[in-house]
Amino acid sequence: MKFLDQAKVYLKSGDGGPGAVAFRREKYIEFGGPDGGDGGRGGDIVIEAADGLNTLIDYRYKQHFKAQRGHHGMGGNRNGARGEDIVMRVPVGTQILDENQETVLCDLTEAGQRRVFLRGGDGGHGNAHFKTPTNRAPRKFHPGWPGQEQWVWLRLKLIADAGLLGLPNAGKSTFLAATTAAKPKIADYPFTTLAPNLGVVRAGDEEFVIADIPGLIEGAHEGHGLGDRFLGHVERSRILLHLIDGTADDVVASYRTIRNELEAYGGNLADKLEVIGLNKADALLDEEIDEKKAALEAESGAEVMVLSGATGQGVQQVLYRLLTVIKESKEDEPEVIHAPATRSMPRPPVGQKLPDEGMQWDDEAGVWVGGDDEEPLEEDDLDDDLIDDDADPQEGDLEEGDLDGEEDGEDADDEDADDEDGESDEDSDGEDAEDAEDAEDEEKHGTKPDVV
Ligand SMILES: Nc1nc2c(ncn2[C@@H]2O[C@H](COP(=O)(O)OP(=O)(O)OP(=O)(O)O)[C@@H](O)[C@H]2O)c(=O)[nH]1
Ligand SMILES: [Mg+2]
Repeated sequence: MKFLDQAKVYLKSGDGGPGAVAFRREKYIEFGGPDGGDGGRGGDIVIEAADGLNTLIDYRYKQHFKAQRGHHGMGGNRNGARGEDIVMRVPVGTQILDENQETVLCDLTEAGQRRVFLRGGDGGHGNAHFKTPTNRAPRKFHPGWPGQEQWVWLRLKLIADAGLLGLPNAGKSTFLAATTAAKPKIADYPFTTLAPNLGVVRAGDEEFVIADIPGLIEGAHEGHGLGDRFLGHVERSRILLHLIDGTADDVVASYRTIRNELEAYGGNLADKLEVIGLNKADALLDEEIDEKKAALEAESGAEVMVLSGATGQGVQQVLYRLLTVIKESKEDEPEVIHAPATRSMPRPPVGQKLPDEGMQWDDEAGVWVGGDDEEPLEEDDLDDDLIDDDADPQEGDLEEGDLDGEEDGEDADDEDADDEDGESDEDSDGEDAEDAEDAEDEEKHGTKPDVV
């Protein structure tokens, strides 16, 4: 199946159905009165993260999604039925962005997560609702409230525990094929891989997901090669495996090229933990390996692992290293994938994991500070960071609370408005009450459709 990681779609929730105008007329029954029912609510647009989907390709072929409108009310006080919802199934890791691709409106990171993205419009009242002591036979009804509509971008950011990075031909796909059941295309020309591949590594009882993305070249952040378009797919991984082709003349330059692109990409990528692998060791002499390993270690300041994806040499050690870090990171921070992409972490030296909780890497001094006997200030700093990171769901809650607050506020306003009416217009009758009601509706729903 073709891989597609972004798509622009038009979403519209259903309009509310109109209320009915009807009167009860029955032989031998006098005073029938109005009995037009209310219209039904329009269908919602619901977004659901589905397991087993890896691409947004479905949204290339169908781009407009309109939920059903609510059914109209009927005589005999029958209310209209609700419009049917549209449930959009997207892969886990999909974000919904506004039309300008700037604001993330919704982020689905767990399988089964559901969000009502656009709520259907409420149905309008039928004439039974407008019956007042002074108007016993109203012919008034409400046409229903419109649904919401919006163009949005769907963007998939795969959720993998480890991300594979490197220049083209570094042997990333070979490594993925050797360690997982994935069958990526492998060839000795650059840009064999054109879209990300995922694979599951099974190590004993444990397993983790690894992502292979297309190779990066110098200037990728300016669009060279395939650009840095696919880097987003490793944004949420816990660790990066940076593979360097050992047969290249200048391995240090290869290393630096990728690091520069990570810095240029921004976000938290350059700060991520990184395991450096000197690949294709089978094609190298022992002296070459020693020399290149030493050069890379001097450049990066971290241990460099030697491996060969083709023969399997050193691969187990690399997997073990990745697994240890991923497990520790999951214990420390189970929610890492919920963090916003721009979250900044204290930067440890590449290839090393964070020591005890509460410790921070001091870039200038080049040491870990804090820990058990740290000064309180630093611990506070770190706590703040953590609180910020976790704040997302809480913010959501807050918003809901805010909304309630607003509604309360509106109610209070409405009462005021009623009072004013009473003072200014002494012989206020049912009409005024109706108007006040309309005003209330209008405030709740925002816009006011024409009432017939
Ligand atoms: N000798 C040797 N060759 C390798 C090894 N790993 C990969 N290769 C070869 O290197 C070439 C590129 O390998 P790929 O796995 O396609 O490299 P890639 O990093 O996925 O490349 P792109 O997808 O183009 O970015 C192929 O011809 C592989 O056979 C290795 O460990 N040893
Ligand atoms: Mg490849």
